[in-house]
Amino acid sequence: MKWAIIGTWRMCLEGVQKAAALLEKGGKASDAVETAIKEVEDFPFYKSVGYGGLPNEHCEVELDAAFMDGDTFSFGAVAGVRDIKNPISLARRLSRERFNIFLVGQGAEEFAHKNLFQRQNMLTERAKTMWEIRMKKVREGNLSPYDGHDTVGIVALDTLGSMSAGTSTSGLFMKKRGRVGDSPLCGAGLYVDSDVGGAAATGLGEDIMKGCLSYEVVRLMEEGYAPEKAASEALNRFLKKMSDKGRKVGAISLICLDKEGRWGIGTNVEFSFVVADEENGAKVLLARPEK
Ligand code: SD4
Repeated sequence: MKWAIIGTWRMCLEGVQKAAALLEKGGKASDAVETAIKEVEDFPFYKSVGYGGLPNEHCEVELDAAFMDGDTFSFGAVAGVRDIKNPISLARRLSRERFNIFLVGQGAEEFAHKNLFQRQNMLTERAKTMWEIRMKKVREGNLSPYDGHDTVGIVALDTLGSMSAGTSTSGLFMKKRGRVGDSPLCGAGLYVDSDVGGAAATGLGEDIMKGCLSYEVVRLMEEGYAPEKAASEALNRFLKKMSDKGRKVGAISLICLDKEGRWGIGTNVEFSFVVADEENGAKVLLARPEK
């Protein structure tokens, strides 16, 4: 059977390349997702994920991550977790539990320590400097504190037809302590069903979660929408609904992959993403909003 993988933003290129090599050899989608995301988490210059992630308003790095297995519907997530090297691995570990699958803050950290997850100070000097510069500009009143944030979201299909999805992010730059976005929320930041396909989101979590957008994309694929249409349709319906209610919507980008390995994108901003399959090595593509 075919394998395929898709991820949000240029930052996942190296991770997708690593994961693609694994899928090529018959590796599992679940391992591919974790491998790709760990690569992004570990790279200090990808500034909104893992090590080197963007700090909250107190200059603390609080991370969110989630993992879902599309065969079993196992789901695990962490939010507001500090100083754990790989939040995605912690989320995947939690997905194996029957209860307590989504842990936040101190509880997530305690679970990580008990299960011997590697600790690491996730605040880099570079992130601290960025925070200081931004704080100065925000105080001067000429910059929004929340601009400049991204999530790595990955959906993978392996040669046995299994699918998995994962997300990892530091969330909004200068967010309130304890703020959680869509990324660790099942159905909002990610969703996957191996019988249908999977999806992941990036953008303003406060809006994405209101539309349960990853679930919506998968639901539309289940209804028969091709992936090329499903992601844009889910986004357009949501944008229409919000506009009918007189609500503003922030940046939203959605990726999806179906069980045949076909992919799709929906976005209301310029958005880079990465795809790979058995015919094409990992490549970065650019999507623009529909007119
Ligand atoms: C969040 N959705 O925490 C994430 C941030 C993000 O592009 O993906 N920004 O709301």
